[in-house]
Amino acid sequence: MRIVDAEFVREFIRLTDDGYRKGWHERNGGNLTYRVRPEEVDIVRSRFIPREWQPIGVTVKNLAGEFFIATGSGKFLRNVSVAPEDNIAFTEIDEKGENYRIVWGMDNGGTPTSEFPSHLMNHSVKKEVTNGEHHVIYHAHPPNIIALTYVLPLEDKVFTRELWEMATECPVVFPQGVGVLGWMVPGRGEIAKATSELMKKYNVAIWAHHGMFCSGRDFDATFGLMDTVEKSAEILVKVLSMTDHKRQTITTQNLKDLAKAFGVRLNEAFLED
Ligand code: 2HA
Ligand code: ZN
Repeated sequence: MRIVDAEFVREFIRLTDDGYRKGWHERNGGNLTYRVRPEEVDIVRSRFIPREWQPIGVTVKNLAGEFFIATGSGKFLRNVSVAPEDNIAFTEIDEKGENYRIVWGMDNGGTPTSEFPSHLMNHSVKKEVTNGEHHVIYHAHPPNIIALTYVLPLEDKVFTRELWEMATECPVVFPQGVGVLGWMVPGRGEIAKATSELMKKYNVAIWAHHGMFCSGRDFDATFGLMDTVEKSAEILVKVLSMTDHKRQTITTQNLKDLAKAFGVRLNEAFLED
């Protein structure tokens, strides 16, 4: 089968289009990676032409031998659906979890996303803590969540509570809450490590003055999570634009009632007033 015809590749491409239309991917902003299932690798393996091994920059032992599809460094997500073979890197991780090689894509040269270390460290953590269930890591630049990082304290609890309160579905969609990092240089091992620490607890990590990382089991769940958090942030931006005082809100008791009704366990650390 042609790689671009495989269902998982088509879903990957659709997400980049959806994110672009949302306004989350100006220029080369944002990136997406997918940990390919072994049975999916088998469908397309005959198309692979492996290139030279390259260092990842971090070690991800539990991802040894895995395959990933990634958007390309410096590539515009707008162009992924237009020319997938130029803008996607299908990659293989070596047996030590230290090097990768491109096996398909990047036809006109290039490497996987500049945030490949962050993506792979997040995949590594998520593979472990979800028992292999999570396959997608998505980074975007949604404007409302970024705006909030200028006015809210950069604390997990403050962001989680504010976002939970902005729409009744939010606590159900991200019951663990969200993690927040202060400003850091992107594309490096330090930000990758700090983000992957947050990913041990959360499916959402917010980078101050930059954007957001989301993790999920499939493309729909991961995109839906980004979309829900960003919409909640948009509502909060509207509220804060009108007033610095909420006349009423979703209370701690409301949150507890919601958790009970929907059978979800909300992060206890964020349920104290
Ligand atoms: O350009 O979003 O964080 C890709 C990025 C870097
Ligand atoms: Zn970014």
